[in-house]
Amino acid sequence: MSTLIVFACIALLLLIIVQIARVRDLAKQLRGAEEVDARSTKMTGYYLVFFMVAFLVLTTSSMYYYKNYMLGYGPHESSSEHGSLIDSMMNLTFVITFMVFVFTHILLFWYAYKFRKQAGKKAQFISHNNTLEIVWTGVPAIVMTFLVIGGLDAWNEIMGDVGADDTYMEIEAQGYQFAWQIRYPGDDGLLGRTDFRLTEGTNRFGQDWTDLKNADDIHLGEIVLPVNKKVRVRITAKDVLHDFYLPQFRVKMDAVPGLPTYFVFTPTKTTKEWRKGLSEFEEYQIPSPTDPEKMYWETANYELACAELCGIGHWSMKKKVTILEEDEYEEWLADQKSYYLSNIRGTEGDPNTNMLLPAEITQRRQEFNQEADTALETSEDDDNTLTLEYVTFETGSEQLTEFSSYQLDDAINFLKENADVSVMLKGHTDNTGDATVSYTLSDRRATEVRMYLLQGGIDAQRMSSAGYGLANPVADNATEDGRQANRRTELYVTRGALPASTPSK
Ligand SMILES: [Cu+2]
Repeated sequence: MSTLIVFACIALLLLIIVQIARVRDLAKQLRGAEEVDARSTKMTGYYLVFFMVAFLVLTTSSMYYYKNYMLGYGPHESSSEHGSLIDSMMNLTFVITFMVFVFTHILLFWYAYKFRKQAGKKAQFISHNNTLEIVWTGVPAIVMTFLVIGGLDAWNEIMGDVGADDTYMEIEAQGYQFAWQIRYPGDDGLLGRTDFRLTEGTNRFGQDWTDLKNADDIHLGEIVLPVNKKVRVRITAKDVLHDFYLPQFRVKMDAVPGLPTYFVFTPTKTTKEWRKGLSEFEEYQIPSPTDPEKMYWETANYELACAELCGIGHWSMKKKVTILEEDEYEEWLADQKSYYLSNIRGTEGDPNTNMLLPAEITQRRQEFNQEADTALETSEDDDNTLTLEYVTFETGSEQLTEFSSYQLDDAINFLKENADVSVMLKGHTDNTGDATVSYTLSDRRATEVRMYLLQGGIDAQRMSSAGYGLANPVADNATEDGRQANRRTELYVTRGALPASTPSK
């Protein structure tokens, strides 16, 4: 039915056109052909001017109406320092091309009106005009030169590397099919050395574990950064070409296998501030696609994407980017676990089993000091004992193992800092040997430790030692773990002089 109506309308329209043509013919016969032509040309001229005004008003107002969809406006304001530079370049180009657009359209339609066919006016034929040629070649060339120079200047500023005395943090972003892995420098603020030949299943970045800067590096599947801090992203690819793209920060750089690239930028808005900005726009005042209880702007996140069609799972390379205040970032960083310490340390692939890492030394010292302080503070005499967990001996001998010195040095420092504290060293064994032999061994071991502290400068009056053999187990001797726990040296700490009789434990 509707098709029929459409056809009927078209037929009627054609009929009207035909009728108008006939009316014109009749008018020509009545008024004379020339007069009718002149009227018609004049009307066409008016229509053209009217069209020009309507066209320019509509294009200008639609540009204004849709401005929030453009880079640099409304919700699309950039969130990085260099981003606004890109946006203002874009704006400048828009302003200039818009002026040219308006100017040429006014000329186009105005000339069509002004130089319409008129009685008594004859057209002038100009085949060539040098001045005109120079003007319309020269003016665009000058404008283009300024735009290109401005663009080059912006390019150099944006694409430059960090300066020698810049303060910045560096992260590594590795693209692979189909996700990103981000490496953070950890506490030392430095990324460790890498070598692609070391890449394997448990070592995706090819980190050289003998470089201790790697020991605290953190691996993560998304980006978290502090606000207002310059970041250098080292961009690598593991398999094919990817592209590191942070649209809201105007960051985009190819991730090329075998050729590390980089991008330096400074985020200027935290995720929170950005969301607050979005809340002012209608497009974000709709229920969130991820959490219908909330508004879209409340759950919106900065995005890391791959901007290279890299394979069938390309879409899944979209990851979250979070920008935090400096203190929130520090807090977040403190919660992150070092990849090396949680996955490599102590395994077969660990080349550092013959040494303690600085981080481990610090951690053990903190633990020791805390335990010692707790032991001192308790009122119960029985709780004044702590185990020197990392002080061990060669089998069947009182010879201290290599790493024992770290904890013994911690004990020395502790005693130097607390001059009123006295200690008693207590040796214990498991039950695998003869009771008498065990007793002698534990006594010799306790004495050995006491000698170490003595040599470290602790007054002999502040220390005593005793062996207890296998008499005081703390765990089940039936298991290896239990026996290991029973073979131990303990430190009894007390303020003031040691008790006359040695404590039983
Ligand atoms: Cu990709």
